[in-house]
Amino acid sequence: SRKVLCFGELLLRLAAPASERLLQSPRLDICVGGAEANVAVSLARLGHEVAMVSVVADNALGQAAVGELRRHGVDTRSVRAGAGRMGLYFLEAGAIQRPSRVLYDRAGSAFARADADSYDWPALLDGVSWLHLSGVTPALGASGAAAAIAAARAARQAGVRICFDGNFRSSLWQEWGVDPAPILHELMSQADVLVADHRDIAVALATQIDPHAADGGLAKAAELAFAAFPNLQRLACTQRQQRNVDHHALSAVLFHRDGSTISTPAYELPSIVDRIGTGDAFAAGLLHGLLREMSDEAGLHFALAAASLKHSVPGDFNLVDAQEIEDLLSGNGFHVR
Ligand code: KDG
Repeated sequence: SRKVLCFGELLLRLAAPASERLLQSPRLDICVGGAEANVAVSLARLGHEVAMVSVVADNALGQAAVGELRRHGVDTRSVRAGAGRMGLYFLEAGAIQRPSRVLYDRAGSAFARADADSYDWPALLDGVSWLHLSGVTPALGASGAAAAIAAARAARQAGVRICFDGNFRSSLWQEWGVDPAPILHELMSQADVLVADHRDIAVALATQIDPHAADGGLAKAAELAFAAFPNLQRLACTQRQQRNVDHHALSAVLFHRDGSTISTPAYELPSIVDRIGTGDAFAAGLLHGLLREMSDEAGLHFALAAASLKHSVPGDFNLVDAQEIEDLLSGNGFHVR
């Protein structure tokens, strides 16, 4: 079986339309997000069998969130309703020199409150080939951290490969008030693939990595990560250069345990529509390459093209299919046939 399991929180995103500020906006556009759910939707759109494990509020908002995932082809049979609310995030898009902003309102969510031992990992992982997790879940509190660690340990024991996206959210860790290092270290120790930048690795290893090196500290991060994490085979991430608030350039790099490094040229992304979920689109693209047994080089290019296309789609989900990504890769992206 080639099934992927994604574990994490479903969030509702409430975005001020166009360039309105949150403090002025009379209406908010709602969509569903959550880093791991975004990966699940991407993978479903790319044609994979993918299931979500989560807990949502036992109300219409929870049902709506689950319905959105199902609509895009994600298996939601392992998403259950529990006590607590839906986590929210408010988004204000930037304009000119004003950067975009995210406000979380998610404390006490049904997912954060769910008991760590309420998941039957051996059963959930049966027949699964990849587990995808991120650094958001362990930042939610003791239950989230314990659940993420239990999932990763069970996966390793069952021979299920693990993809972990660092997704460091300093505001969540600050709110919880614990040292993230031992928790993230434990999770990364189980991972086969890390989607992580210099900061993710520096935090997990409680060290400093100079981001001003020519490569943003990535080679150093990869060297430290391969030395610290015994199961790690690949570390990849996107690199963003901000030319302007709505014009970025995006490239990607992948380090393999065997010492090889692959880096890509950059895509120029002028007139960005929505960049939220870039990392999730990239992680899904990498998993797609691994599931399809592409070479690392082909997989990295696919993942970067997927991440680039995300900038064209409003909302958190990267609603593009494999053909559109292939078209971009073969230079046919701007043709209509
Ligand atoms: O990667 C996109 C996520 O940042 C967004 O969906 C919200 O999951 C989210 C989070 O916790 O930041």
